[in-house]
Amino acid sequence: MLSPLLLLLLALSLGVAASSSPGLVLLLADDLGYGDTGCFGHPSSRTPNLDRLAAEGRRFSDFYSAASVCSPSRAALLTGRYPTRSGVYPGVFSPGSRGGLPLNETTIAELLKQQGYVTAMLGKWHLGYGANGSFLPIHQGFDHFLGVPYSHDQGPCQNLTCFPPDTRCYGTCDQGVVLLPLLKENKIIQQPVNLPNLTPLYDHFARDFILRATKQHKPFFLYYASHHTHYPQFASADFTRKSKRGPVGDALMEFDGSVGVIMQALRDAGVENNTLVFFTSDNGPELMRRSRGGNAGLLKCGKGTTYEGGMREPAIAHWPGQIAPGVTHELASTLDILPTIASLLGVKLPQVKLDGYDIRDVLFNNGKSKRETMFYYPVFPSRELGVFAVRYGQYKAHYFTQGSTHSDSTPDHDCHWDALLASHDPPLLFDLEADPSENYPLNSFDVPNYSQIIDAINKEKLKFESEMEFGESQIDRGSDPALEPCIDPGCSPRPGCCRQAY
Ligand code: CSN
Ligand code: MG
Repeated sequence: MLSPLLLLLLALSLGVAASSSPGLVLLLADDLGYGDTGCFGHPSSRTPNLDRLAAEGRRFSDFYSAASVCSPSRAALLTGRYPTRSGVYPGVFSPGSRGGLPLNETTIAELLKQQGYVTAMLGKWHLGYGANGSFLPIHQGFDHFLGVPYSHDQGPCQNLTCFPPDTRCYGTCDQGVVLLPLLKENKIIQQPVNLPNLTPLYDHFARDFILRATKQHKPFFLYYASHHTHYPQFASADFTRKSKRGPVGDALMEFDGSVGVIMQALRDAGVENNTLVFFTSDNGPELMRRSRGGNAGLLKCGKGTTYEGGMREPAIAHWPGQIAPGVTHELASTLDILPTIASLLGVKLPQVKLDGYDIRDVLFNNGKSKRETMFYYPVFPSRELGVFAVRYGQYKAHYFTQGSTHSDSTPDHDCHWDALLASHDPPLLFDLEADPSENYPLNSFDVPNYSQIIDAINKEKLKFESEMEFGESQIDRGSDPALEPCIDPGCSPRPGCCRQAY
């Protein structure tokens, strides 16, 4: 017979054992460019909390998203697989999309839930809504969800198209679809969502989630996918007109404020030294919004393209006592996060083809990355054309180039929508270490081993493509207005009646 005291001790030790699994916080900005944060060199952004994470943690100079727009990028982040495999292509999900991230894909949240983690997601999902919300985060391993199902310009945008109202925003929002809803788990709690109040709501949820989990001695995973700095920018009263960079600067400052709130919550809960915090962005900046878009820094072009500005992202890993401060120039990707977390916890990997590597050596030993390549698919990937570009070590070869509306309006014409698809044989070759801006294509006069480099990259491309199986496209399943989220499902006429006064 165990005495009550022994039972108590046993329970306590189990609790301690469980809570010694590290906390995990994944911070994802939306359309934030390589050059947008202070710690990545922006001269007028105010990002003191991200800058502190960078100073105390490891900043990545060569970190990649697996797509240049949102939905496929997020699919890759959560599954460790190129989105061509999971079917999250072409483009992004819309409010009435029939498809979503297939439920049989294993997400980071599902992996962690199996390990006893409590899991929560805040912010923008954009991996499908589906009939009765069947594709929402709570069906992909998240115990809790507070957020919106897709981008906040994929609806009539209320009066926020130009917020503050006397500033230009360089664009419009989608009309003819429902107002953007706010969801709690799978219930619509506001329609339209009150955007200026949203970040304070998230901050409150995040703090509460971290404090509650630690009090219950449960390891936690928080995925905070901020709406900032996606167009059209907004901010709460505390941040409006507070930055030196106008509305996009205010939005970024509000996101940075959330980072501060979350870090303070970790300290208050006493778990900062037992928590891995990882920050990155889903894709490059939307340069078509001119000064209201983000900034790719010294990288070429932005969102929607396979140039560096489209897919190379700011990234920081923070874990006091485990990750030594510094900068790494090793190659890494959002694809690597799932395998790295799995190996950190000693969890078996999902039994599917993964595209990520365990980068613990880069994080904890300032070591080498197992990743030698990065493959760049366009927004409309096809088996016929295959990957548009390949990074191999310091070199990058472009087999195809194409501009994008998302990157319109910069002085560089290569970025624009009317820079039509062009094929390159031999591929355009750049040395990203000598020329990170992809300004000067190399030839055999520039590099003596030019043809060996091209051969080696061709070989990597062939091998990769021979192992790439395209999943059935989830986005080509199209959309049905009846599937758009509606707070009053039986109402008419839609979409206008899907609205609740508050
Ligand atoms: S994204 O931005 O969702 O952050 O990639 O809000 O590609 O057609 C992209 N698109 C609306 C968007 C449409 C977005 C598209
Ligand atoms: Mg985005």
